[in-house]
Amino acid sequence: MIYTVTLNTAIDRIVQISGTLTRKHNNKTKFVKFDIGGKATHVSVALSAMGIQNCATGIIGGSTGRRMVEMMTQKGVNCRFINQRDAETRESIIIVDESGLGSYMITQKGFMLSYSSIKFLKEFLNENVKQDDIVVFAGSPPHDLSSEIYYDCLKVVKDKNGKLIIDAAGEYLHKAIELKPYLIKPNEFEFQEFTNQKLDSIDEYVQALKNLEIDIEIIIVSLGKRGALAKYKDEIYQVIPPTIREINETGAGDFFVAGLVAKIYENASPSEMLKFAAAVGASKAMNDESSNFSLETAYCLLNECKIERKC
Ligand code: TA6
Repeated sequence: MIYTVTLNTAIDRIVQISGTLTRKHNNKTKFVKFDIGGKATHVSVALSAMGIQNCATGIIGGSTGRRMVEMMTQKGVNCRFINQRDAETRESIIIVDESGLGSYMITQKGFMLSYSSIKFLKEFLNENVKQDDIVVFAGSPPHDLSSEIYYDCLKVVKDKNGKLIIDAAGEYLHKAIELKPYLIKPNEFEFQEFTNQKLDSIDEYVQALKNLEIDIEIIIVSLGKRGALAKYKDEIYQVIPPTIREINETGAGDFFVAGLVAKIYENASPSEMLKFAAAVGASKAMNDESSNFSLETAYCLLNECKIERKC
């Protein structure tokens, strides 16, 4: 079974602007849409669309939380969220213009998780996770959540011999690594912060990955349009994504993670896993919403995803 955990749930308000977003100018909207915010939620949406059984959990609050769950349920996701009283799931603002330079994402810190919400979550994981189940913790926890509490939640999974997949940054990533997760996926900025190095070229990233002395089966560093690097045991691969007409890249990284999870679940080879992840992420970026992608398009893009062995 696969579980996804979103500690800081969100709804995305997607604001599409005509032309290029400009300061001191009346920027006219083309449309405003609401969609499921991420990040682990997006992994569940993608897996459900692929027909892979999974369960989405985490903590929601108020009407935005209910709305997010409704949207996920409509997309066929099995939702088991914990509802915290007197709290409101945050709204993220995604501004997409026509410059072709990518979106602007503005996120809120999210509500403070109560002691009982954390307790319910840990109980849920403890009762449900079985050996070798995949558990994805993705997204930034609410700002007030200590990395120790985050660690405690992950430890419940580890104690059950579940496979932890972590998409987090900063102190949360450092803390998670103590538990030797199965996979971590920092982006380029998070990886630079993690290694305390200024990195630019692919070769510099490869070297930094080689130098890493952490005992983690799969380390993925996502590099935006340059694709991603993957350290799998002692091997390092680069996946070069297909050239696409990008519309809104928000959530593409989450869908990339979904592609990885789908192939880990099938015990696929590293190159199969990376190609599929890149294709699913690219397919998402071709859509204007945060949680929409086409599996058919992803399959069409597969042959255009290239893998290079770096060492
Ligand atoms: O990756 C995109 C996204 O999942 C958005 O949908 C959004 O709401 C945001 O990221 C949440 O990110 P955060 O790291 O704050 O949890």
